[in-house]
Amino acid sequence: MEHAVEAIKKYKRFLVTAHVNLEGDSLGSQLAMKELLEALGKKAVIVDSDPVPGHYKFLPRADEVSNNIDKKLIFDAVIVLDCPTLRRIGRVRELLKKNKPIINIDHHISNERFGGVNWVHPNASSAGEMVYRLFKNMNVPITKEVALYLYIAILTDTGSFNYDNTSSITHEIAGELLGYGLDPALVSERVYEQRSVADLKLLGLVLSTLKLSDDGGAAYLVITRKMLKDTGVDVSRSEGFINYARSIEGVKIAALFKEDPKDRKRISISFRSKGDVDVNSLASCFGGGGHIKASGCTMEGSLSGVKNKVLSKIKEVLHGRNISFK
Ligand SMILES: [Mn+2]
Repeated sequence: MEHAVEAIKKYKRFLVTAHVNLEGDSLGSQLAMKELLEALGKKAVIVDSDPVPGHYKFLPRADEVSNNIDKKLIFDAVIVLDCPTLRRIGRVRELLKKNKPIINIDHHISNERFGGVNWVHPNASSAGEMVYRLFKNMNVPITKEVALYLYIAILTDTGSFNYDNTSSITHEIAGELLGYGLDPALVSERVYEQRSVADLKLLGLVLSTLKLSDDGGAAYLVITRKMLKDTGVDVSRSEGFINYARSIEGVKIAALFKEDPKDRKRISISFRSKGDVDVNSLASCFGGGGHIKASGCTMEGSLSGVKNKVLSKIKEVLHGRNISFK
C-alpha cells in the first residue's frame, strides 16, 4: 500500500479504469478513487470499456464514467482497480502508453502483477475496501457519496455479507460507512430490486437448463444467445444467476456457461464453489482466474465442445469420480 500511496502523491493527472462488465465493486471503487484523487487536488478521468449498467446509473457522478477511447487523453499515470489481468480492461488497453506507469490495486488471488506498482491484497473483501484503506491512510475525509460507493463495492462483492471474504473487519467498515447517513434498505433496493419482468423470464429460461451431476456435487446452467435475443435482456442482468446452482444442497462446484452475444465463437464461464473447493485453480486451467470461491474464464469453441472440456475438468477436481450430468 505504501508504494500505491507514494505513486498517488507523485503524479497529478490519472486515468482510472477497471474490468469489463462493470459491477458494484469495479464501479464503486473507481468512483471513490476519483473522489480521493480530487480531494488531494489531482485530476482524474474514469474510462471503462463497458457502460455503467442501468441499475447503477443512480450513483452520483455515474454519468462521468466515459466509454470514449480518446487517444488524445492526457494523463501521467493509470490506476487499474479490481482487475486480475490487463486483458480484463478491454478496449482501454489502447490508451496505455509505455512511459505511463500503471498502479495496480486489486484483491484477486490470480492477479498477474502487471503494474509498476502492485498492491494486491487477496484477503480484502473488495477493491472498495482497499480504496477505503487509502482514504484512511491519506487522511482524506469520507463524504456521504464516498460512503455509498464503498458500501456498494463491499455489499456486492461479499454477496450481501454472505461469502467467506466477509469478516468482522468487513462489518466494522460497512458499519462505519452506514454511519455517514446511508439507508441500507434503500441501497439494497436500488442495487438488487430493479429487475424487470423480462429479466425474470430470462432467469426462468436459464433455470430450465439446470443439470446436476449424479453424485450431486456439481451443477451447471446455460445462457444461450437465443435466450438473450428472445427476452431482449442484456447479459449483464444475469449477475447472480449462478448462485441458484450453487445454492443446491450438496453442490460444491457451480458453473454458468454464457454464449457471447456478439462473438459466435466465444463462451464465457463463471464458477462458484462451496466448502474447500478452489475454483480459481479450475478457471486457471482455461486461462482464467479470480478468487478461490468465485472465478471465471473465456473459451473459444462451440457451446457443446466447451461444455465437454469444462465438465470433464470439474469431474477431475471432484476427486476424479466418474460422474455424469442429468
Ligand atoms: Mn472485486
